[in-house]
Amino acid sequence: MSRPLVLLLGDQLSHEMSSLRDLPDNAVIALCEVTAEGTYVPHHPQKIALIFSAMRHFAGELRDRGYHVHYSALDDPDNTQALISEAERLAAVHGCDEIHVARPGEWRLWEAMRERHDTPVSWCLSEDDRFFTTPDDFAAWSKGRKAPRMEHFYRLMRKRTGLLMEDDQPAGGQWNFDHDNREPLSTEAHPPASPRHDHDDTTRTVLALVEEHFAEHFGNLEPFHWPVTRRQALGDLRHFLEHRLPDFGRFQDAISDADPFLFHSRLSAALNIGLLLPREVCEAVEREYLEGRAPLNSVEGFIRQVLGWREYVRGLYWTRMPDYKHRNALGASRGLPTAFWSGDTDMRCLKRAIEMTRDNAYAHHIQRLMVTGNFALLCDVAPEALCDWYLAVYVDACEWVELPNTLGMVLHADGGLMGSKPYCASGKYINRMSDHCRHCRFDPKQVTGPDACPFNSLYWAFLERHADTLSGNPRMALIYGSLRRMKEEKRAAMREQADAFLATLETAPAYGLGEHRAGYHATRETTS
Ligand code: FAD
Ligand code: DLZ
Ligand code: SF4
Repeated sequence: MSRPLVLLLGDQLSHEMSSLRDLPDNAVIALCEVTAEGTYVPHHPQKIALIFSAMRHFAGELRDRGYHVHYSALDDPDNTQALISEAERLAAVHGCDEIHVARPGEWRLWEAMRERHDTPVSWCLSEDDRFFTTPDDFAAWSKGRKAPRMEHFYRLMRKRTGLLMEDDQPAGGQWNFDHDNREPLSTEAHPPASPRHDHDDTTRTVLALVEEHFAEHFGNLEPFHWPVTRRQALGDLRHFLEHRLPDFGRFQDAISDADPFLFHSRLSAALNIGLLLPREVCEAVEREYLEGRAPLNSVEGFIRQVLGWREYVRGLYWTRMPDYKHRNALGASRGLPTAFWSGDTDMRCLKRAIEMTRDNAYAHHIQRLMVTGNFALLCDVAPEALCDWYLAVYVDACEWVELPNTLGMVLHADGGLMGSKPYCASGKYINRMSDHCRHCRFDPKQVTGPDACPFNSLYWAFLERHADTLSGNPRMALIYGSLRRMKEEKRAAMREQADAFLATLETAPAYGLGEHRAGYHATRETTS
């Protein structure tokens, strides 16, 4: 009789996983901590601790439910330290003839597993149906569309799921309440403290293990307050519904010099690793609107992120890989600024986004898009260099969601699949949406001169440099009109200012990850 080994990955920690359905009594479930997954990019220590602690807790839950579980701990002497070899070793140890696994979250693993089809033990891949859609669904929807747009996909998803629908019409008569969701932080806004979780023995052991093995990675391991069990994640969801959701919408785009989380949910990591399911989260958020506890602009804004953007990026990823990863529509080739690892810059907004990332393995969407992302876009940072960084430093990072956001939304390197125009902006935007500029040595109103905000000249120089590719875009017509109306003298001064800035910008070689390490070693020395 055949005996399956079910390989459960570190981001598949849900009892609802397709790979756990209809298991025969003799099945063995394997969870494997391996060095290769912790180091293929230098993941933030909090992210590694989250995954290991959540894996250990989930293994315990499976055992309590009577399953036969094999847990390979990182420091087990016979651990082969890579997922595929470890699963094959365990299959041999337990006499299993098949390895079952649900679609992983990254192409590199999916491809490697598919290549193992004619080995003595056969690999059987199933669909991961925790999402609202499958890659096949998305392929069917996008087939024949020259310019697929998230907004069209999202409306279809609303109709299909019935979320925020009144008969066949959108609740409140509109699909999108974005125009209500652009307020900077005001004095009347009081973001609540984030939930904290006590560390049990399992988490304490994992924190010590991560400190021992991954101490040289960029980022502070503690304080560590990410939820590591479903119970804790449900607690964080309740906290969000009660204390943050009502103001989530209006302050969705605001940035604060002091508070990294504001009214954001902090639920992305729990969603991505399986502690929460997107459907239950969207339904809980919709209930807050239906029962009168949260306004529609907040509820719709949140549901659009999860039902719209999250599903859309996953669809793009699986239907466009592996070519997607090599797209570089703007021909960007600069290495990653070393300040991304050290935080060593006078640009206050950039410094704070990097420091918050170092301290919490988190920065909210607008910081990722309009501060670090915008800066990298304006400096022509190479997609691979920037994508490696985003994949490494955020607690929620997994390639299916990170890559389209970074390569597509931030760098416009996919030629417009993620957004019809680049999200480039000058210091004026950051000044409007944040209080950073008040603490900055630069002046957001000046474009040239020693005190001018670097974003300003970089912005105009970027537009000039990429005019051939971007000026024909109807959504850029206004801004290119302004550029054309400027006197050549002014344009030359801005160009010079930007060139001088870029000439002294310290960067790591575009594709040499090893070179970045000097930067984050330095960070740890100065912060510990
Ligand atoms: P909230 O602001 O509370 O949003 C609610 C939920 O919506 C999030 O938890 C998330 O699940 C979803 N969501 C929001 N925006 C997006 C988006 N653009 N794409 C997909 N889902 C979204 N998100 C990740 O989960 N993993 C990543 O690796 C990741 N990398 C990113 C890289 C860049 C350059 C950018 C611009 C965005 C990235 N995002 C990523 C999307 C977004 O920034 C994070 O999901 C969000 O900041 C997580 O914080 P939160 O849970 O408090 O989100
Ligand atoms: C991110 C991560 C890390 C750091 N470590 C492990 C691990 O040791 N074992 C494991 O199964 N998964 C880990 N993960 C998550 C995987 O990288 C993730 O499952 C893949 O990227 C595919 O989604
Ligand atoms: Fe950032 Fe420019 Fe404002 Fe300084 S002045 S915080 S660099 S936007």
